[in-house]
Amino acid sequence: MMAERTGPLQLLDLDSLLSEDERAVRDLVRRIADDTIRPYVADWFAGGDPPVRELARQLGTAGLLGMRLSGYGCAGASAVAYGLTCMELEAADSGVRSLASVQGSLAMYAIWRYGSEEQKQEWLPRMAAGEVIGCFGLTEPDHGSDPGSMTTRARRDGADWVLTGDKMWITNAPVADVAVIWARTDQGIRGFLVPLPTPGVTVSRISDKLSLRASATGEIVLDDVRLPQEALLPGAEGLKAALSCLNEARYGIVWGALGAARDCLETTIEYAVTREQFGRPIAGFQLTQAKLADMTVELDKGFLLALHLGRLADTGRLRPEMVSVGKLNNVREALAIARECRAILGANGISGAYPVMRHAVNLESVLTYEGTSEIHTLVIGQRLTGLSAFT
Ligand code: TGC
Ligand code: FAD
Repeated sequence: MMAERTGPLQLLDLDSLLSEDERAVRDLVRRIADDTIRPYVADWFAGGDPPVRELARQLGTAGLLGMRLSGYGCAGASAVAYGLTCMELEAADSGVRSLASVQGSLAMYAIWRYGSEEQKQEWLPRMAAGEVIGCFGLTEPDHGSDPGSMTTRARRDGADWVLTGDKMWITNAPVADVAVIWARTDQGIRGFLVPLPTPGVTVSRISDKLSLRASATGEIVLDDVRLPQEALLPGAEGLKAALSCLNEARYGIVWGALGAARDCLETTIEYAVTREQFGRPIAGFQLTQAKLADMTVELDKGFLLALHLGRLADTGRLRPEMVSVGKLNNVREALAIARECRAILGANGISGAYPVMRHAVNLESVLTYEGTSEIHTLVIGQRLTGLSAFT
C-alpha cells in the first residue's frame, strides 16, 4: 500500500528555518530555472556551447549577478539568499551556477573589493545587468592548487604594465568582455583588469570537456599585453587578495552542490516508485530504501551546514576554513549522491533523458575547482594542528 510521501528536503521541515524573503528569492530563482534553463540545458550540455550571453542577461535582469554586493546596480542580498540562488541554479546545472559564481563572486567581487571608484563605475553596473561578462584568471597550466607559484608576469614599462603568461581552465573566458588576471610583479602578486579583446591576448575555448559542458571554459594566453596603469586593481595586493575572492565563490558552491544532489534524489525517488522489477516498484525493496534514506540524511545535513555558514556570513563571522568544511563536505556528499542515484536508475541512469548522469559528471569538476577536496582537507588540518602540510 502507498503511504503518504515527503520530499527529501521537506522531511525535516527545513523551510521553517528560512525567512519569508529568503523563500521568496528561492521560489523566484526556481521559477526562472524551470522556465528558462531546465527545458534546454540538456541540449546545451550535449552541444557544449551554451548561450552564455543570453543567460547572463536573464540572470542580470532578475538581479542575480553579484547579488551579495551593494551599490553599482547590485542587489545587496543576504548570504543565505545568495546561497539559495546558487542551489536553485545548480539544481538545473552546475555550469549555469558557475556562470553566476564567476561573474558575481569572482570577477565582480574582485572589482568591488579591490577596484578604484572609476573601475567600479565602469564595469559593475553593466556586469550586474549581465550586459558585460567577466572571468577570473588565477589557474595556469602548471599551477592549479598552488597559485602562489604562478609564472604570469607583469612588468613596468614607463607608465604602462606589460603582461605575459598563460591562464588555463578559465570559466566564461571564451565569451568574456573583461578578465581579472592575477600576475607576479616586483611588488608581489597583483590583480589586473584586461578588457577583451586587447592586442596580445588570445582566448581559446576548451571544447573536449566531458563535464560542465553547459559552461564556456577557455585558455587565455597573454603575449606582451600592454595595459595602462589604470588596469591595475589598486587594492589587490598579494595572493591573499585573489584567495579572498575564492571564499565568496566557494561559499556559493557549498549551496550549489546541494541543488545538483537534490535534483538527482528527487528524480530518483520518482523513478524508483514507478519502475517495477520482480513485480513491484524498486522503491519498495529495502536495499533501495536504505540508499534513499542515507542520501536524504546527507542532503539534509548538508543543508543545515550551508545554512549555518550563511548565517555566520550574514553576521560577519564566516572564516575561510569554515568555507573549506562546507565545500569539502557538501561537494563530496553531492557527488556520492549523484553516483548512487545513477546506479538506482540502472541503464536509464546513463541516459541524457534524465539529469542524473549530467549532474554526476558536472560534480567531478566542482570537486576539483575552487580548491580540490585535498586542498580543503589540508586547510582544515592546518587549522586543527597549526601545521601546514601543503609542501
Ligand atoms: P598561504 O601562505 O597559506 O596564504 C597566502 C596568504 O593568503 C591568505 N589566505 C587567505 N586569505 C583569504 N582567504 C583565503 N581562503 C585564504 N587562504 C590563504 C593567508 O593568510 C596568507 O596571508 P598573508 O597575510 O600571510 O600573506 O598560501 P599558499 O601558497 O600556501 O596556498 C594556500 C592554499 C593552498 C590554501 C591556496 O593556494 C589555495 O586555496 N589553493 C587552491 C587554489 C584554488 O582554489 N583555485 C581556484 C581558482 S578559481 C576557480 O577554480 C573557479 S571555478 C568556477 C566556479 O567557481 O564556478
Ligand atoms: P593540480 O593542482 O595539478 O592537482 C592534481 C591533484 O593533486 C589533485 O587531486 C589535487 O588535490 C592533488 N594535490 C595538489 N597539491 C596537493 C597537496 N599539497 N597535497 C595533496 N594533494 C595535492 N581556475 C581559475 O582560475 N578560474 C576559473 O574560472 C576556473 N574555472 C574552472 C572550470 C573548470 C570546469 C575546471 C575543471 C577548472 C577551473 N579552474 C579555474 C581551475 C581549477 O581551479 C583547478 O583545476 C584547481 O584549482 C586544481 O588545479 P589543477 O587542475 O591544476 O590540479
